[in-house]
Amino acid sequence: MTDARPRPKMRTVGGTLEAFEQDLISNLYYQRGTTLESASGPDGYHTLAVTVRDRLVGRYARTAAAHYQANPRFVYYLSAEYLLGRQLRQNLLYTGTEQFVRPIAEDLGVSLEELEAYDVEPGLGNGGLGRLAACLLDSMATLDIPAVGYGIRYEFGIFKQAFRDGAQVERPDDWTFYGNPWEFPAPDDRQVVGFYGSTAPALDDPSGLRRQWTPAETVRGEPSHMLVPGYGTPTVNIIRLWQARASRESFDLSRFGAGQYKEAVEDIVQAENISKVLYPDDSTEQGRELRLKQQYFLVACSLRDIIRRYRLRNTGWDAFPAKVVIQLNDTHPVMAITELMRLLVDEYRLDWDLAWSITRRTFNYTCHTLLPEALETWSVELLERLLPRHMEIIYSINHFFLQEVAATYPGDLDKMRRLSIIQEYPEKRVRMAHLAVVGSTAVNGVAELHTRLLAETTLRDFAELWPQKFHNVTNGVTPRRFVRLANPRLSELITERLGDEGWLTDLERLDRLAGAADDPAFLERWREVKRLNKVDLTHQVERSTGVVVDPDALCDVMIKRFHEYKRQHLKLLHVITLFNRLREMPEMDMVPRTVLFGGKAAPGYHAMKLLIRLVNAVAETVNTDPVVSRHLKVVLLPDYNVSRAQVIIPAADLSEQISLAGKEASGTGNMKLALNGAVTIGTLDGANIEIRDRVGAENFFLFGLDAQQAVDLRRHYEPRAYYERDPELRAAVDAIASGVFAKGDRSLFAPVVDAMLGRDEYLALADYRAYVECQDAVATAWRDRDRWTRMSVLNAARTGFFSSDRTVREYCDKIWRVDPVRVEPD
Ligand code: CJB
Repeated sequence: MTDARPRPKMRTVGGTLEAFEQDLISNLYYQRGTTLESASGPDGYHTLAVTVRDRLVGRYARTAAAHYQANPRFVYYLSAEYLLGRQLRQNLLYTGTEQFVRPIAEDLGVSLEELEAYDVEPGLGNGGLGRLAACLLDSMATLDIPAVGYGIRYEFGIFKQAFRDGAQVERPDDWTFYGNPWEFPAPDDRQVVGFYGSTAPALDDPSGLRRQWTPAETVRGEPSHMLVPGYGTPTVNIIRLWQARASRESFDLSRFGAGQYKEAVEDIVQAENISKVLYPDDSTEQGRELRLKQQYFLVACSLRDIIRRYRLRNTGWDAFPAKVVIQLNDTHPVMAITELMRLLVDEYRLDWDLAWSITRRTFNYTCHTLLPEALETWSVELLERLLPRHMEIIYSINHFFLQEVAATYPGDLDKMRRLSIIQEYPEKRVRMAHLAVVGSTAVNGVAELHTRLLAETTLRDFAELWPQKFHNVTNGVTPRRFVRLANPRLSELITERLGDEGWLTDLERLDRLAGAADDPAFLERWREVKRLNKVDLTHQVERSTGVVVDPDALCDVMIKRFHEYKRQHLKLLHVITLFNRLREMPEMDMVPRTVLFGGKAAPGYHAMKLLIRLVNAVAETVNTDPVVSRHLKVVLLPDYNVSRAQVIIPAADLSEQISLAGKEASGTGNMKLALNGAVTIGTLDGANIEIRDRVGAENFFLFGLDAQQAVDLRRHYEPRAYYERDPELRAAVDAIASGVFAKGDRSLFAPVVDAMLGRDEYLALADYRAYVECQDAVATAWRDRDRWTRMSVLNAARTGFFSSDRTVREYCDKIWRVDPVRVEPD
């Protein structure tokens, strides 16, 4: 795919203001059955949403027609998670109707903000992986790539986080309580999926490779889709979400008649549980049967739908890999490889070798982790029970694969054992990442370091066997949501400086801002934008926590899932160090700081839930200390999600990216923050390295061990030695142990201290001194306002590379080999 291609001019499908207003009133009347006089808030929101949505439907219809006509190669993106963010503002922007809404709303005496309060974000994901999926879909549509995203329509999304006595409590996310105006049900495309049961030989197959599966249970998958508009183009793609429904026979009328109400709906409940809830564990495996059911449900429904779509314009199977490319977003949808084999061999009666050749040419796999414990495996016993035919297919795939291995490395049994899709000890399990690599054409990591480490460590044997399979595609983020929508003030300033909005679809144009980094008037305006954004954030902080923070303080932000490898505890040790310093020297001239944390911990991740409690306890102590709180405030903003990210990111001065080197696959918050002018303090981990390469070492606060040093140190690491050697570190750890943050209770946070002084798995104590010194350098830099602002401008100017448009172009060039399809303009 080439970058330089003529783009259709941005058009509005909004029509005129009068027409828009007319449609609003008519939708209020006919869709909600109410009138202006008696409409409620939800009525107003819903009406506005469908009025905007309807302006995308024509584009979607033209997109579908253009795709049908062109019969192109499609990208099918399979992901168990999507974090789409709120839809209203995005779609107002993408349809060009934003301009109408304010005057109309004013006329009607409501504000857009009031209506937006009902715009709930679909929280169908946990963190970075789910948000990446949403960014890639946005970019695919923007680049006119024919693509469909497939996912699960979880009834309850990622839990809502609240704090009780500082501890995280999880509440269900009933995100469709008011209905979801952005969604179209597509009941005609429902699918039926089987589970359990038994297999038998196919009578007419001498090879024994074709068999017949008779499931013991069936579930219906009902699809609906949400529109994924491109920006500055008429292309509107879709994301198709599956919801599990019981087959009609599941309702036991006779039992109901006999008063056995619970038993009568038992089967329904069981079937519908499949899409009931998003699993809230982030990269640790719970090994639950229901989760495997979810995964199979997603891929079985999606593959049937992909085949249905393929057959609309194609016959036979030879062309399948030329028309269909399936991207597996991590291992959650990897069962798709076995399901396609089952469909081709058992149901469409292709011979095994042809089916395998088609399958391998169809799939690609993106790996998002390096943590061995995050690599999914499923017990053979569970698979044999839940998906007996798939287990047989996995054995056959493995058998042929190991023959290949044996031919390449004769007699190397150790190699065979390491490469095998089946892990034998301590129990037999299926390694999903191995299945993914064996069944795919391309495998990619998500940042340069990640890809290199995948090839050197986690997937080393595979990289040696098939070096050409491995690619790097560094992640990216959509500038539409994370700059234009999140930060309208900065966007306006950028557009004014660059002359037009072209940067929104060609983000590397931001490099022209670099010249402005020496223009004092521009720096002043840049600072003013940041300050106003910080004022907005302080309001949000005060509303949700009651803490009053100073918009002129350095806004130091750590927003991400709570995980040990991300090292929120290292940040906390720094905070406690500042606290101790201020207590000891109340007169010291410290740079005022607001340290803002945001993030959820998996409900079963006790160590991180305790850390959340500790963050809140430290915050309480700091914020109520009359001396310390003059210089330092600490806030853990509850319920961090995409919408909150959109408020925090534009206000951030300092971006904390302090994972232990070699652990964070990429990170994407690091990119969003840099693009909004936050300066990074970080380790040489994930995409931090590429950010630093681009913004320049002088505009990045680097500290800590690199990945190799971390591995070397781990071999003989003694955290206690660091504790004993460094008085400030000792004071920080001792403060936690002393109970000062727990009203004198020394036992509450003892496990945090024990983990630090015991094993300190992620070497926080080893990096502590370098980190604190680096933070001192941050404070020094902050005092020089122009120097800081120049760094801020250069961070934004030089991170245009991290647009997900560039990421999608790389996928197109290296992996997908798809071409854009132009859609008839409005
Ligand atoms: N990631 O969010 C998740 N969940 C997982 O289960 C595994 C990985 C994250 O994916 C992001 C997108 O690639 C990465 O930027 C991030 O480093 C990784 O932790």
